[in-house]
Amino acid sequence: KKYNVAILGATGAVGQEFLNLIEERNFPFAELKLLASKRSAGKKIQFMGKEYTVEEATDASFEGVDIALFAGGAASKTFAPAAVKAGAVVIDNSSAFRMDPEVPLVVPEVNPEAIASHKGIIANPNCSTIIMVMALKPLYDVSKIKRIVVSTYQAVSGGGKEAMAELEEQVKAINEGREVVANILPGASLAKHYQIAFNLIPQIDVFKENLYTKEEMKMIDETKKIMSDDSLRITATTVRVPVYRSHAESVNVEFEDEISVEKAREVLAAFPGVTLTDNPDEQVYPMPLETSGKDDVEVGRIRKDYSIDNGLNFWVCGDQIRKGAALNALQIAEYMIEHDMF
Ligand code: 11C
Repeated sequence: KKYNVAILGATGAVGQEFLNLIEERNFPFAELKLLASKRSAGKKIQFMGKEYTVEEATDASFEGVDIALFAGGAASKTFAPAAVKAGAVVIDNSSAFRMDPEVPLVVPEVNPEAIASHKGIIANPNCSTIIMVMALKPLYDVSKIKRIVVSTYQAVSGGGKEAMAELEEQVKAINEGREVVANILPGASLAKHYQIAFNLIPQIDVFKENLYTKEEMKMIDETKKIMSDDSLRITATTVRVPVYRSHAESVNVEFEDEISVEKAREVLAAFPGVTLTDNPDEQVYPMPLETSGKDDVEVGRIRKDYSIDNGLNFWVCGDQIRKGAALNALQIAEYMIEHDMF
């Protein structure tokens, strides 16, 4: 069986990765509609030997669509109701519906059982959340987790293709002795912008009243929902780094019961979607350059936290545009196809 697929936000970084993955994974599509804002409408995209014209998204765009892949952003909220009404299943990469109790928030390797309760929309978690829970789940299955302290090192791809272009241009400007211009990071709509090249910016998304950023609160709230554990205590610091497309995270976990480093390595190596990259003797550990363009998240630097009982530290890296966004969303669709859920 083949499915009619629409991609909303087809011209952005996540939209383009949807196309790469649909081809790479031989995703069973019949018709394919590429949708975007008015600004990108009319653009031609070559895909699998055929030329597609990007159409301006309207409420009428979703007639006959089985699977609507929403790349993210404000358009999700605008078009999800019409897409659902037209009978499509929306797999949404924006933050608009993630914490809605009616909407499953899914990482297929972690909580696929949540998909069945969907009412037309399934939310794809935030990229840094996905990458972290991929490493937490096999450990949680060995012992309940009490507390998590995470610090992230997030690639500019999280800010979209404009942020990637900004890093590239700033590096060029510095090398050529030109003035460095910052218009996008830490967020295009924010009052101030800072240079990311050769810098770190400890702000991703807007600040909330509690002095955390929205990105930090996403990691806290979404992780609890995905792991179905409101008792989890989590604190997060999220930082933008001058890396193109893989997020890295330093994670400290306190478990209820002791987990040895050997056991942690064993369960992580066996978990689908995770590669164990952990051999300090050979200087082997995950790095964002190595995980870029790859599907698996990589975990390494696993070691005891000797400052508490039952604590482990680890380091996880994953491609932000793949597992952090487009791949996870497509895997949700693949799971539904496999389990006859359309
Ligand atoms: C970043 N995590 O790295 C963000 C991008 O809620 O899906 C994705 C924002 C989201 O900037």
